[in-house]
Amino acid sequence: MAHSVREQILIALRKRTWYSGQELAETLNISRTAIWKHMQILKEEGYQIISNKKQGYQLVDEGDLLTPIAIEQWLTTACLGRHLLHFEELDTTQRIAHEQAQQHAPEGTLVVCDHQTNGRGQLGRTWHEAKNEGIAMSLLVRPDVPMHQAGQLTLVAGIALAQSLRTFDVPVTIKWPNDILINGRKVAGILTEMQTEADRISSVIIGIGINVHHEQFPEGIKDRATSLVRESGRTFRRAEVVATFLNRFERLYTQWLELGFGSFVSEWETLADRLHEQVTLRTRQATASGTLLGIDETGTIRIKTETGETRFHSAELIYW
Ligand code: BTX
Repeated sequence: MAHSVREQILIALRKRTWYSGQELAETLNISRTAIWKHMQILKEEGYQIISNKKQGYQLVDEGDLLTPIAIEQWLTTACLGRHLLHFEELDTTQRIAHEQAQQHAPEGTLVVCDHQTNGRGQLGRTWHEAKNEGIAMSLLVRPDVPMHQAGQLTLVAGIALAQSLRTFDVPVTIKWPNDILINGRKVAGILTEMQTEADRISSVIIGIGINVHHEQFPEGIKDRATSLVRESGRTFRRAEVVATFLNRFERLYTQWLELGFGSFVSEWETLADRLHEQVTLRTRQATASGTLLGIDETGTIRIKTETGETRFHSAELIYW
């Protein structure tokens, strides 16, 4: 990714405590006045930069930005997130990611925004976002697999998200198929949408919403939603959370392409919420109750009902 002047300034400032204006100007081959102007803009964007005549500039704090340069510093991926589009405000990151897919954007393109005003959930439901509080992102991938396997990406992304959030010491679990919970409340959701072309997948857009800083939620979801900060009491940088997920997901995505979903079953089960407990499932036709046994090598949920083991490809676990 080619870096803008401001990105180059940040990269330089991260390397040393102090950087003189003269040195920066020479390194970047621009005037000291131009450096000064870029510093003003960076400060307006939220970077805390101090300066004095003798030593020059110091980057004190990067704030909690979701900009490409903020995310990139934590990224170790080869592909995912390497083409990154950041918006301050959007209706939904899914729409932009779908447009990107149609415009032949590269695999791994990521759309993120600070304020999503019309976030989508499954089945026409909505996803609530508060400005600068959470993460709304959509990732574009182009897996060369049969169409019926695309839904497994929700589960693979769920495993990657749960594992990456656990590296921040947050005790998350997965509620099949697409919710990430902490202490029984939803902290993140995943929405996977597919574009097809003549019976094959042309792209899959994996949309992820994560509640990070929220202290409160609107009526209607306040009893079932939570945030990383609320549950852990620690601070988070959203950019680090995004990159940690992408780093993990890239590995698991490759594993899924090479070995198939069967290789994830036991890992999914170690992360599953209410495993071996009594659950109720709702399908289009009916509801069923039983003990949650796990999932099979296609990602289908397995429960033990009075009549024996039953598998559901498409259903919803009723919690609330
Ligand atoms: P879902 O249909 O499983 O969950 C949506 C339901 O979850 C809502 O009906 C509501 O009850 C509850 N809910 C809504 N907002 C929140 C929230 N912030 N925290 C907890 N519970 C909530 C889940 O769908 C998939 C959500 C994907 C969202 C991402 S954000 C980036 C991308 N862009 C976009 O428009 N959607 C995805």
